[in-house]
Amino acid sequence: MSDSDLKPRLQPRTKVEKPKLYRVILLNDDFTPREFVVLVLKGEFRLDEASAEKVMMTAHQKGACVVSVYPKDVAETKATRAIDAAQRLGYPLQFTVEPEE
Ligand code: NFA
Repeated sequence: MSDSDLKPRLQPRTKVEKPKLYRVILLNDDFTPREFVVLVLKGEFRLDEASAEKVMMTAHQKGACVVSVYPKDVAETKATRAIDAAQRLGYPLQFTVEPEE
């Protein structure tokens, strides 16, 4: 028998929700240079060289690839910053953000 069965709870249990996570997804296009995609994945999403290459090539071959998951505001900020960096160089690179599950 556990303690909680004997000891009455005086305060209501504090409800702690774990933050929902959102996937950032890299979308393929025909124009953004591969090296630039890898640079963005390393710089904005902090992927190492091998992971960045792998994510870039998966998107290149399959059309899209999950980069990583983050709380909503972080996912949206990173996706926006990455899209803006590409746009400044005239590249059509796109990321989308979607809830996990
Ligand atoms: N398909 C692009 C090219 O061949 C590279 C790319 C990969 C772009 C992944 C966007 C996402 N230059």
